[in-house]
Amino acid sequence: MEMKDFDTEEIITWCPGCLNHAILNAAKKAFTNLVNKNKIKKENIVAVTGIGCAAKIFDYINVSSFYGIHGRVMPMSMGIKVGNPELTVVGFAGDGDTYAEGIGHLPHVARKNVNMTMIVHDNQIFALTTGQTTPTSALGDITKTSPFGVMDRPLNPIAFAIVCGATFVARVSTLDPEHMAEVFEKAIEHKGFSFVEVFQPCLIFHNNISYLSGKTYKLDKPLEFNDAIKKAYEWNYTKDEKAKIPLGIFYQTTRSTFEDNLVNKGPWHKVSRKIDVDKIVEEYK
Ligand SMILES: Cc1ncc(C[n+]2csc(CCOP(=O)(O)OP(=O)(O)O)c2C)c(N)n1
Ligand SMILES: [Mg+2]
Repeated sequence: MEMKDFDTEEIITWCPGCLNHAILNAAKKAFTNLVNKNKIKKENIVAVTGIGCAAKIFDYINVSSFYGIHGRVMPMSMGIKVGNPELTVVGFAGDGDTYAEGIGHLPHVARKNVNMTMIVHDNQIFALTTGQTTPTSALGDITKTSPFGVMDRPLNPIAFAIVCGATFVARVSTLDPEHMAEVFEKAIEHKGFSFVEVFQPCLIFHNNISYLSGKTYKLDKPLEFNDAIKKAYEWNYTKDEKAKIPLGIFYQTTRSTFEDNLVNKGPWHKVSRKIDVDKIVEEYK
C-alpha cells in the first residue's frame, strides 16, 4: 500500500501552505505504515471529524469517515468503537472543537480509556470562523474576541489529558512532519485512549511559526505520571520568549480499555436483536 491510496479526488480548500496539509500527509503516512506492517486494515479505519478547518480532513482522506458536529468527535468516536471494536477509530478536530465546545467529553473518554486516537489540530484560534480566542490562545493574544489581548489563563491540554486518565499523551508540531507521523503511528498502535496535540500555526489568524522555531525540543521517552504533569507545565501556552517547549510522548501506560470492560461485548452490528414492537406498544397503552 502507498500513501497515495489514501488520496481522494476532492479539491483541497485549505489555504495554500496551510499546515493542515502536513497533518493530512502525516496521517496518510501513519496509516500506510500501519497497514503495511499488518497492524491495522485499511477497510477498518474510521476518521471522525468535528467542524472547522481541521474537520475538512474528512474530505481529503480516503477512509470510512463520519463528519460530525462541532465538539462531539469523542462521543461519536466512542459510539463507533463500541459498535464495532474491530475498527481503528481516529478523531480529528480543532482546538476550539476539542477544548471549548467539546471539553466536557475529554475527561470521560480518557478515564474510560476508550481505545481510539484523538488528534487535535491546535492553531490556538477558531480559524474557520476567522479568528476568535480559544482555550489555548496565549495570555495577551489579540483576537477578534479579545481586541485588548486574551485575559484568561490558557488550558494546558497535555496536563489535563494525563490527569483525566488518557493512557497515551503526546504533543507534536507540523514544523517537524517526520516526528509527527512517527508519533501518530505510535498513538494509533497504542491500545487505549491516545491523545495527540498538534501545533498547527494558522497562517492567517494565528501565525506563531517564528515563535515556535528554535524553542521546541524532543523528549527521549515517556515520563512517570507526576514528572509528565510537571513537564506539561514547562511551557504553558504563553508567549514567553525564553520558553523551552517539549514535544513527543509525555506519558504512556497500559490499562484495560472501555471495550475490554464491557459485560456484553460487541461488535454490536453483528448482534441480532428481536424486538417485539407490538408488545412494547401494548405496555404503553
Ligand atoms: C455548536 C457550534 N458552535 C459554533 C459553531 C461555529 N463554528 C464553526 S467552525 C468554528 C471554529 C472552529 O475552530 P476550531 O475547532 O479551532 O477549528 P479550526 O477552524 O481552527 O481548525 C465555529 C466556532 C458550530 N458550527 N457549532
Ligand atoms: Mg483552531
